[in-house]
Amino acid sequence: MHSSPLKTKRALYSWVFALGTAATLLLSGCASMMNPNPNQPPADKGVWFVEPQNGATVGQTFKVKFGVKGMAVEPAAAGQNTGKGHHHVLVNLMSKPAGEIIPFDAQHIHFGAGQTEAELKLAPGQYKLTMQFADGFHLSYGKDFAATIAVTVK
Ligand SMILES: [Cu+2]
Repeated sequence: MHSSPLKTKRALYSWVFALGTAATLLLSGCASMMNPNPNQPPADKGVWFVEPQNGATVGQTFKVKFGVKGMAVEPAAAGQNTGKGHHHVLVNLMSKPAGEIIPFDAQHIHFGAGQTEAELKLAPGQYKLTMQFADGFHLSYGKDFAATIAVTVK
């Protein structure tokens, strides 16, 4: 079947529109992405690994130091307070969407006492570690408060 030029034009317009929407979504996704420099404080708000450095080789017990800008650290026992929360390390996982609860298991490590540094113990291997800031109810603050590094544990 031969479609009329008008129909073709319409189809093209809707396709271009869809493409524009996709580009807009992509851009807005970029605007709220996790800290692109996981060892550097972000310009406005976010988290970063003071240590270890991205790509570092570490021992099976190693120190992690957390940085956060735009939020205050407090123990989870203080409850759910706007602009406050505690650090988490997600092992081989990316950031948790805002408002989603961070589970308690071996892949989700909570620093609910309000720690700003801690020792991690991991078996030898290659890992991606994602810092995730979340409120006193362990509800994630999302990508804006996440940073991911890769480490090799020897
Ligand atoms: Cu937590």
